[in-house]
Amino acid sequence: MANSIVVGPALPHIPWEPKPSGCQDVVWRSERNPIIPRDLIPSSNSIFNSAVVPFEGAFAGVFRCDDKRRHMQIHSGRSADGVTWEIANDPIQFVCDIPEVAPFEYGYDPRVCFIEDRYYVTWCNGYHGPTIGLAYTHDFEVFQQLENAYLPFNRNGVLFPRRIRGKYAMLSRPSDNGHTPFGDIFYSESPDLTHWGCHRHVMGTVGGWQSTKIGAGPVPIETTEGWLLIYHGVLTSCNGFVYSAGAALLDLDEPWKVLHRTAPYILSPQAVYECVGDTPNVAFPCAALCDADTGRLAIYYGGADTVTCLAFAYVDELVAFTKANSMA
Ligand code: BMA
Repeated sequence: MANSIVVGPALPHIPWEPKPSGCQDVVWRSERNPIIPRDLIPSSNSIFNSAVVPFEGAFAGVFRCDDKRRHMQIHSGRSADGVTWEIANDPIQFVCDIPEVAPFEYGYDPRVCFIEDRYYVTWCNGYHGPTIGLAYTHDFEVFQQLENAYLPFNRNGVLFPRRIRGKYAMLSRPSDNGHTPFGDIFYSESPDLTHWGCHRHVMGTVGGWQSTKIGAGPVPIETTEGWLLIYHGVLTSCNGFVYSAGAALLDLDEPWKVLHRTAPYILSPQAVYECVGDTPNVAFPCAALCDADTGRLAIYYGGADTVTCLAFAYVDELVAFTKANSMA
């Protein structure tokens, strides 16, 4: 697919597998799934809900590795091809000049976003309950931790890859201290990545697969049709939560305005590695690599809170699908 609607750099070397013939879906799974097994490193119980970015002609990432004590940690990793990863056996030791923020309680569900000249990491950070931790790195070796973005309780903090209206911008999901049975996506902006305000409601729960709570997934992708947001939605079944993914298009200048939003899911836990694991029935996207020249998209998601998986789509097809199947 040439002349894609994506605004961004060409990334011809992202992982890619063509759509299987006969596939009716807008998103399809990698035949190599799960690409990261739960025990890739000796310390890990599970490696999932992780974020990757292009880095120095290859790829780097920040990975959720719950250890064998079942403590939630985040680790850095590198890959030549985006599929086979080397992950540090030890968690990231953040450099932090703020004594109140520095003690590490727990960290999970990282996102990584390149803005201007560095890679920012956001994650769910334990500080008297979950909130959004923030750090930056230039090299995936030294990570400088900044102030937490919000008061507890909050999860799924996802930065936009450029300033909007002159400000840094973030989506997040205010929540509670437990396995939150509610949750809408909000937008906030900041002049300096420390002070966050001008909070706006973006979207809430609606029936079916997104009826209990929703949360932003990968860093939004800029297109000529709006910001393409892949997000997770949760249904409460008689066997517990079911985590699926959908897509939305947000206004480029005022991203709290939802232009379109999929009524059907685009990915739901159906493969065995999504249905069976430490938490069954979870497909949880946290990152996407996009080649602007072709619109090819590689989506990284956690399977069953246990392994890391890859799925593929064409942005142009996904945007057309979002419009054609929109509830907004
Ligand atoms: C959420 C987060 C995710 C996890 C999901 C399903 O609240 O903790 O990390 O994938 O639950 O257990």
